[in-house]
Amino acid sequence: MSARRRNRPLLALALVAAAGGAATLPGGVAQAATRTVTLRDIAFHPARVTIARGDRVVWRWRDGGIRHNVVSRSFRGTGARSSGSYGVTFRRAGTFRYRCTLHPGMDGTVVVRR
Ligand SMILES: [Cu+2]
Repeated sequence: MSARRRNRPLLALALVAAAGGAATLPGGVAQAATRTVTLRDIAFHPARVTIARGDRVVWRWRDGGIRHNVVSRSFRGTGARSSGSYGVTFRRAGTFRYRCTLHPGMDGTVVVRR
C-alpha cells in the first residue's frame, strides 16, 4: 500500500471537520424545521411558505366540517377530508404548487430554497 493511499481516510475526516459540523452538511437534518399551513375559510394559511431543504410542511384541517384535499403534481397529497393533518418533507429545492381541487382558487405554494 502506498503512502498516498493510506492518507485518504484522514483527508476525508479533515474535510468533514472543515465543513463545520452537521448544520452545514448537504442533506443534514439537524436544523430541519416544520411549517404549519392551516386550512381555514376555504383557503390555505399562509398560502405561500418558504422553507429550507429537509424541512417539513404540515397541513392542518381546521375548517369545521368542510372537506378539502391537497393535490400537487410535485408531491404526494391527500384525498378529501375535513379533519386531521398531513405532512410532507421536502428534500429538493424548487417551487411546488398545490391546490384543493374541490374549491377553485384554493391554491398554495411551497418554495424550497437552494
Ligand atoms: Cu378546499
